[in-house]
Amino acid sequence: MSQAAKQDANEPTRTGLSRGALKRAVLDNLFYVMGRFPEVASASDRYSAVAYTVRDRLLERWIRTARYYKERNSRTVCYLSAEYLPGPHLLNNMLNLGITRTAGEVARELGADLAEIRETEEEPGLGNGGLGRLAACYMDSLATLQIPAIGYGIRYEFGIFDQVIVDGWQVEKGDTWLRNGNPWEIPRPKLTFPVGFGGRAEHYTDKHGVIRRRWLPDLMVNGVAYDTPIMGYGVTNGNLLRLWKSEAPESFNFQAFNVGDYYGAVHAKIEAETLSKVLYPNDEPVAGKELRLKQQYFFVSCSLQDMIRLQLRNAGTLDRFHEKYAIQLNDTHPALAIVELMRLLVDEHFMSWEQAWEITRNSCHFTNHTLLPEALETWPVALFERLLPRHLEILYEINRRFLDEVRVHFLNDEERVARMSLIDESDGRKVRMAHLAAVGSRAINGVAELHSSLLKTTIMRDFHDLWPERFHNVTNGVTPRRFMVVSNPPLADLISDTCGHADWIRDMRRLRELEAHADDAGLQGRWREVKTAAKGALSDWLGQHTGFRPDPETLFDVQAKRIHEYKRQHLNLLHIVWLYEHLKQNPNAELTPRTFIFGGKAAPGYFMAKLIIRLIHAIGEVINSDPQVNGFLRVAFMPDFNVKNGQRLYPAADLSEQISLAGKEASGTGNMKFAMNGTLTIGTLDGANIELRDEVGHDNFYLFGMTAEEVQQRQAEGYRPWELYHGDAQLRSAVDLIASGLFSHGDTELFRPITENLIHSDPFMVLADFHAYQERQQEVDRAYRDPNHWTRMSILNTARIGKFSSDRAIAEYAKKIWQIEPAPVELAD
Ligand code: H53
Repeated sequence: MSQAAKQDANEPTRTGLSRGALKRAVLDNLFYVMGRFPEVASASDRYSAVAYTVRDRLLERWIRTARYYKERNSRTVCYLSAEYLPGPHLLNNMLNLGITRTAGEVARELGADLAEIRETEEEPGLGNGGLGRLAACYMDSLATLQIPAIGYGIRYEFGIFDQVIVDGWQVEKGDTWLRNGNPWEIPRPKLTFPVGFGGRAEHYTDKHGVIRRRWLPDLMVNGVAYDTPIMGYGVTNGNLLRLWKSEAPESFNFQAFNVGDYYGAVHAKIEAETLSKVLYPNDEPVAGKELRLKQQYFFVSCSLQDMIRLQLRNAGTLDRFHEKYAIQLNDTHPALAIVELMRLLVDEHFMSWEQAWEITRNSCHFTNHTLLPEALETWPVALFERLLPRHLEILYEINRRFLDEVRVHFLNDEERVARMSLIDESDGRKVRMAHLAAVGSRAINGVAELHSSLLKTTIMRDFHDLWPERFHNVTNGVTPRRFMVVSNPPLADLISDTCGHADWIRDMRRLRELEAHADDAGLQGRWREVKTAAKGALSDWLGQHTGFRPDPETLFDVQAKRIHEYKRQHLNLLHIVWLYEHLKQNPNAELTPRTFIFGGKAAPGYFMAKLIIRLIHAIGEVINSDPQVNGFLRVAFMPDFNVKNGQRLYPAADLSEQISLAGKEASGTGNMKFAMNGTLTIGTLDGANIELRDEVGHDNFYLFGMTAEEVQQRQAEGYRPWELYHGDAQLRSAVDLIASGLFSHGDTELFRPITENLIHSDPFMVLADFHAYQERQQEVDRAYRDPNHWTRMSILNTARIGKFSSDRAIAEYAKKIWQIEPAPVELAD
């Protein structure tokens, strides 16, 4: 027996990482878990067998970590987020275990193909866009940086809808990600917490004669924990994503059953289970939706009860709760944690108000992700009171004490008091969730430098006046594991080859070592080969899924993100229409052949966004079938943009469109994912674009458009888009061409809401930035014709992207915000 074979034979089948052990384990799982033998196994069976094999290997490390953290009673980050978009787990977990290559070989030996297995995986679409994906990147980095952390959220049965395109329109299809089971989660039926709703609050006298207040809810729901291990890269640490599923209490309405009210009993059960049924498919809150408020309270309450359980088990008292936990509120969605923690400490654990407030305010930290007024969450007081009567009392008391503090700081300034109050009295009474989050948190941060500074001068200005020391910036970051190594292995290999190491995967600043080779003809050639191959793969995918296969020789110009007017997909479209006209009128114009590729979902109730999707298709249909322009111009739409499809796009893009109106995009993270894959950016001075441009070098970034300050000024002066429309012939003819019905089979009504809106109101100043955008695009056009120069810029984008690793962001949170140290777990021999 060879040495390797001997070693294989000695390795435990359940956890061993060698080829032999893996192979045996896959076959065992196919047989014993899936009940299949190889000849009859479906792709889904093969996927599950491999996934269970990988999971078994994670569990050992994961459980070891849990034990280690428990023994040390480690300070722990609790990331509270209503959304997580982790993407497919399998390849990422293989990477973290260091078994990607071996697993590929094993799959081949078993007659399966890792690529096919990978395609089979359904991703958990438990989020809408940037905010949910950021939470997933942060979970990845927390584990990699060996920081003890639990991500708490909701296990939605139906995540973000699947987008299909029918006749150019978005049609939403239910997401059934759990249909074939989920090998990555471990249900914890015993880990269940009761959560109340409704009812009333009352006084009572406790056994010591003290008069207290308590809540008597009239509906109880249980939250059951489902755990997913989140492993670090190249380390043994594994953290925990704990998602709550709602269930009716076991004893659900027996009384109703007994009196024959079968329907009533079943109804109560359904109502309880509805809570975690579906994710709201909006990137911003839907005003007044009762179920959403219930979802928020549900997951926050379960999570806090869980933290309290752990702390009582470990320390026997809650006095040092804030030393044990750093709670991070991902936007205002979990801001009820502040009120709920107060209720749990005061009403259920009999702590004094003062001590409870001290603990609460020292436990919580708040990240704001938007300045858009329509995205700032408020809840009608009446709804709040009906669902959470005791919480409203507590909120009023927090507010009373807070406003006293404001009055002491700012004498005789009742206007300020009204502005800062947790209750907005101006238009029906509403609870302001951002104010609650600010009042109850030790630290408040924005997600890019511009955003954090605008936060201090706009929506949080009064709070900054009062507590300047609480404000921070932590610029977002994304994980290089998923967005480089997993999604673009040939690029990762080329980088490792060039640098002579793979350490950049954990220390992204080391990508700088590429800089020295940016002019190297050999590297440039290989760099282009990698990009062209990725473009070919994307083309094939698009061909299969949309019937249109873009030519990989053309420049791939990509805008992929949620469809929203502030992100200005219609600015991109106006430019395409202008190019089209230009080409029609100047058939010999010298142009770089380009394929414009769009991707993104629209909120189902967002009419304009859905119409923009329709317009993308309409323009594509006309342009793509016009032989006169086809050598130069094509338009494609990638349906169902999600993490998995994003992974196909980022490696294949030559140009990334980050063209939001300055001051509107808090950070953006797609900008980072493209740039790390060697994609150049055309963008405004918005969100993290500004920092990205500073990092990659101004010469390697196509900047255009007004600054946030200019935008404010222009708006203050009175913005009149119709003057721009009448004053610029090119702009006018592009808008008019859309209005003419050319792209809508003569229908002049279909796109009128877009064209009229642009001419008469244009809230996101598309017309004001059009000219600058068009000019910059011409520069792109010219630059792409010089492959060596373009490739140099592309290499420099990757080389200088290190700052935007989520590892850097998490290290900043750990130091500035949470004051937490790594707790490295060692693997026992
Ligand atoms: O959060 C991202 C930012 C991005 C911002 C996004 C976001 C949502 O996805 C949903 C709600 C919300 O308020 C903000 O739009 O700019 O990059 C992560 O911070």
